[in-house]
Amino acid sequence: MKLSHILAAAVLATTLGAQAQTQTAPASAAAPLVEGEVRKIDKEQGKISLRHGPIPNLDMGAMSMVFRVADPKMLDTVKDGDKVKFTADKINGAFTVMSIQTTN
Ligand SMILES: [Cu+2]
Repeated sequence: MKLSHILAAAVLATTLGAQAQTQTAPASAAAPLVEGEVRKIDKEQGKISLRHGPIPNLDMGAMSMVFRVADPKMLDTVKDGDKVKFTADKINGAFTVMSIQTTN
């Protein structure tokens, strides 16, 4: 019982921290930052497989899935297993990573 309360507080603190970071992000970052972990990178196809937390702007819960990337050069900045924060949007019907940064 007490442990669950501690965990809930930790999750809340993490969430608040993420929100604070989003608010101080550059104005160019229109979509909210999402936490994720790189599962697989496909440079030839310009795709990245991510295990991600909730993506409010896409009305999506936490899951693992494949995204396109807005620019294939983004895939040179991350590797399998990296913890990342990224923004995603739906571009021409395809879920697309618009920006990504490691948080290792
Ligand atoms: Cu998803």
